[in-house]
Amino acid sequence: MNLSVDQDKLLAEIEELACISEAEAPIVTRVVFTAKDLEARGWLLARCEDAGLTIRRDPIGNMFARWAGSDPEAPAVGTGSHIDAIPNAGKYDGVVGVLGGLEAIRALQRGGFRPKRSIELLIFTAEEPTRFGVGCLGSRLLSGALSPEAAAKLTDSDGRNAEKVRGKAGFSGELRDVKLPSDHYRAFVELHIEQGPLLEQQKIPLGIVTRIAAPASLRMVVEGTGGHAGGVLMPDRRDALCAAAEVILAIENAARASGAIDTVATVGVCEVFPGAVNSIPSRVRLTVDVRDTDLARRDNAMHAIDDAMRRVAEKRQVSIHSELVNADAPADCAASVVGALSDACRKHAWPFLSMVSRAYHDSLFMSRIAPTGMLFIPCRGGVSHRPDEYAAPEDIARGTLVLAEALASLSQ
Ligand code: HGY
Ligand code: MN
Ligand code: MN
Repeated sequence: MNLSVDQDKLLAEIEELACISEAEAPIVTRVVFTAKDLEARGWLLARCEDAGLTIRRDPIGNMFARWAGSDPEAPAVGTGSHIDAIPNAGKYDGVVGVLGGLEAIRALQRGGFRPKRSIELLIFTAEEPTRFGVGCLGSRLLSGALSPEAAAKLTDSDGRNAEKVRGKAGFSGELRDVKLPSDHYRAFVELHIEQGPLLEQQKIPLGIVTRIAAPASLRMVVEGTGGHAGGVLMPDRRDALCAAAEVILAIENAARASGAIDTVATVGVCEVFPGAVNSIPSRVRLTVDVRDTDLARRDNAMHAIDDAMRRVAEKRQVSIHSELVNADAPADCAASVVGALSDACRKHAWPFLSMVSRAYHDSLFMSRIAPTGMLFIPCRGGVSHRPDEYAAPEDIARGTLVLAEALASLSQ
């Protein structure tokens, strides 16, 4: 079978999708269930229909575009990713896996391939935690990692209930119907940019993921006593921001002192109240993201953060409360999918690096219900979640071709 990827068409589609954004180009911002997200979904589904795929949307908005195989009852082979984007992001995160997955299917169709098992493109709702605070909302529900009851209680940053928001976005039905059984897919493969520098540094064009790191996130509130910046003398202060600053450095240290390079911790949001130049901060809200490829080490870092919170609260006489948003296990990729991807790379004599994914992906949750693997392509400087995120056309096309070959072998 001689497959070829229509690189020009694929790149043009990536550019077109990037323009469906709440921000001016080259910035991509596309938060779940906003007008731009819905517009992007409509744009994408039209392309899936052009490719003759049958569309299904589930109650949380996960979208499924299926190419029926000759044995339609056999568990399908899934591929896909997400098209939602955090604020001030780039055009490749998630999109390469969705549009690359669509082009892989079209390349197989053009190459005269006929799958035995159906091949299904999945576009997951809310891979990014931006709106509801938890990442991979769609794949968590689909895999059973999040209960419908817990999902229904989620609220967005404006306090709007997730149930109402999804209803307004046109997604109805019971959340309990999102879950798919473990035998629904024979395999799931996700193509994604590496979101790290290793492939570029080692000049290797492809990465085959063996393990996906374990993510955890917290929300933290530090409450002190506010007051006049002139009238309150230093010994009388309970400054919430100074306390938060100590906690933030302790969070950084919990990762740095973990004994392994694989532990990472990030305070991505810091909201100061009242936020006036001449008013002592009385309340600070923080979000904390902690990850490691090793679960025990990740949890040790979380315990160290807990200890630091107590120590600072005592020392500075402030109150510090934290709420666990998620603490997920790492995932090992399936040998059958890793094998299909490696065979496809070897067929073209393309070198590949076996590697860990430090970013989490919908594959982290798909691995709970299907043999799952990921294929990485390089991104310039390892940059992601920024408007200057960039993947070279030939890398995108190469990843798409390897994905197509792997889908062909898995769907036989
Ligand atoms: O944060 C992540 O790892 C993913 O990009 N949402
Ligand atoms: Mn992302
Ligand atoms: Mn992503």
